Amino acid sequence: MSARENNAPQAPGVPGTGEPTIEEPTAPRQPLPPKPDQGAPERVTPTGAPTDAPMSAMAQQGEYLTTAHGARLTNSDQSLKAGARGPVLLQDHHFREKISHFDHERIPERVVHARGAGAHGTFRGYGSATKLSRAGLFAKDKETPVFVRFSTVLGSRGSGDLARDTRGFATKFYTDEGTWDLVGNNIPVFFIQDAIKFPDVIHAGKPHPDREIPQAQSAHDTFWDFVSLHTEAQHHTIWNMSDRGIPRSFRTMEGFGVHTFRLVAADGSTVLVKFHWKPRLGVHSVAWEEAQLINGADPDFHRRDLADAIEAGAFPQWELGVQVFEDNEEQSFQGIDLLDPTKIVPEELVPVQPVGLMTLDRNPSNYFAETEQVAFNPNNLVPGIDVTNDPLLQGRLFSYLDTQITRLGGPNWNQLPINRPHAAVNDMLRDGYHQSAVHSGVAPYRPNSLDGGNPFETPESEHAFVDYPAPVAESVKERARPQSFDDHFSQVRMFWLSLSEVEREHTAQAYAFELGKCWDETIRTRQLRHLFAIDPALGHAVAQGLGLPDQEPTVPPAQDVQPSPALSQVGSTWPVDGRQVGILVGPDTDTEQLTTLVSRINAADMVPLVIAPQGGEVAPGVVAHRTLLTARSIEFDAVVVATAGAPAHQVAAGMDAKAGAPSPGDVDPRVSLLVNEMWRHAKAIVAVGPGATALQTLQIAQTPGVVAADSAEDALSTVTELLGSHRVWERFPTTGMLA
Ligand code: HDD
Repeated sequence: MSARENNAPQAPGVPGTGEPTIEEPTAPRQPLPPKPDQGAPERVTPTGAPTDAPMSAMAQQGEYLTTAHGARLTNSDQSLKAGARGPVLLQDHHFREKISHFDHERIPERVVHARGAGAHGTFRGYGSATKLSRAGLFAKDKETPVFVRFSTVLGSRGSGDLARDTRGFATKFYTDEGTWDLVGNNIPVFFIQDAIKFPDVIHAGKPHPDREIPQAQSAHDTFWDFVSLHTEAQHHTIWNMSDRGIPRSFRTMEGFGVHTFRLVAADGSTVLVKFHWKPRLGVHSVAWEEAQLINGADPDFHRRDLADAIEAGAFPQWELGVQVFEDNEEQSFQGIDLLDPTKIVPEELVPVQPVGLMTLDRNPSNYFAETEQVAFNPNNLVPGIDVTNDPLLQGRLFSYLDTQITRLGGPNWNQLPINRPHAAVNDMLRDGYHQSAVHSGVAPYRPNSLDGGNPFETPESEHAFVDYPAPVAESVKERARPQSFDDHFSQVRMFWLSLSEVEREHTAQAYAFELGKCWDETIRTRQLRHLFAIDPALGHAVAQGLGLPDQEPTVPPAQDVQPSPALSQVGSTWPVDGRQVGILVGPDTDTEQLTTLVSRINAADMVPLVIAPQGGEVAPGVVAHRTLLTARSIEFDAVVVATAGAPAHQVAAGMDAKAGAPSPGDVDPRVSLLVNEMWRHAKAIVAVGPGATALQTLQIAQTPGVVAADSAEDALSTVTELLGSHRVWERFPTTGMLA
């Protein structure tokens, strides 16, 4: 299916078959074929063996409705009553089964990362990491199935996608040697250094306990109370306040393993690594006003974007890369403690080396069975990948296993289809709620002499996981933080100094917005002191925004901090695949030009979306994808204006143009809203034909990133060029105060 077809309004009919819908089907017919972009989890038995047996989850595929135990039913619409108007009988087994099952359809949402979207795909190793790790998935051209779930952290399952928040980026690799879960985020550092503080930071970030307000936001007192009382949280927080907190798409996010992990090679040698996911489309964000509009106009913006891209064949891709460090006793690099999850190592000092490519090419068939029931667990390690003593990671090794017991209702959640390993499972874990394996054998203990001694322990040479015998320093038990975790400001300043001027302005505005919704002045002032410690210009800008006086910094701003240019999103150009280009049309649009434009945009792997005053065909073979009623600027990365956009009454009166100087009132208010929003959000605006008049009338024609093109071809090349660098920030001269 082409990108354009994907966005075309759905013709009535049986999805995916081209058959017309039978108004009220009365007899069984052939089951629907699965949609081409979807697929159920790989078929493996609860013990991990491949199987061709149909999944019982093939619902709505059989001909006749049955009960849960398979008896066919004649009537599922009326309950069994004593006479048509009589009371319902307790005997109604079908009623009780149907209602009781429904009553228990919901499971607890995740305590964090409740809202998410997932996709299936494949990871292909480049072979470049085989010297570092004996994990089979890194072998050259080895393909490993994966399932990825992206998420926000704080909001509940039904919250909006564009909250200013961290995004989860969790990947399950179904390797031949067991499942490996890389449970990361789109931000490379974390709020706290020790997992024992996790309930504290989450209690502070979640809505206030009295009124459960605000939902999915960090702009409130408890969040800033925690953050301002924990200087270690300043680094993660500045990433959230930067544009990284409001991504354009899951497809345009980096991912990070955050912690330092250990790779173990076949010869037993080890290195320490930090994992990075690099998106092929580059890192992009939306503007803050746009984020707020999206949460109202299309709260499913990110999950829709992911599913649509996959359905249209624009498969998202990320390269997995590692920064490699010597595994020495210090476990530090140039004074950066590698066990401190609030620190990064700049890529300019230790480059990210690519080790494989992940492509997401299949949408889930069922949200609940796959995206909701998937359970990630940093304990899921494979031979060749091991953990370090990072105290945040060590705590996570307990928490994820534990949480699933409540969330998924018992200890057998690994047997759910989406969680089943693709490697054969031969454990001695038995029974428990929801046990779906039928274990044979009488001796689930070892050693035994009754089941032939099976199962035996595996020699290391046969792909066994061996805990790396890392030396443990002779020490005393203590609840203490290492001194090497003490510097909480230098890297925050490094991040700040690495941003371009426009990114700094966005970050300062985000602090001013968030602290503007924090009502306790002690908390605001405390946080302001930290901002002065990061950079006096930042502190001053935010203080001004809040109407508060400048503050003494918590600590003097760090000296000799070198910026890391890799941390800025601005300044590079990127592929434009999958970008959505709106085309505004009206009765004055040149239909030939429109047809050419649509086909050229499609051919350039972007998505043309025609926006017309009303639905239906607007040119031969071109239908309106959106109307002025259903379109909102947030959907489009760029817009081509192919109409003067005269208001309906002028068009109806056959007026060519109003006498006198054009005024904004000469453009339909819906067109002007759309174009003005695109302009405010620094998006590319290109006019063809009569579109130039609209831009003149709206008085934006002479501004950067607003171009009148001569032809459809010219329009396409201008859009492509402008979209390559994502946004036209030059449109807004910066004040210079944050430079
Ligand atoms: Fe966590 C879920 C990422 C620290 C405890 N976490 C969860 C998910 C992601 C992360 C992406 C969602 C997985 C999914 O889609 O199902 N968490 C991180 C990162 C961290 C981190 C990158 C720090 C580097 N987490 C962290 C700590 C703890 C937890 C320190 C507890 C001590 N996280 C959980 C959890 C969740 C979870 C409560 C909720 C649902 C789940 O695990 O399966 O156990």
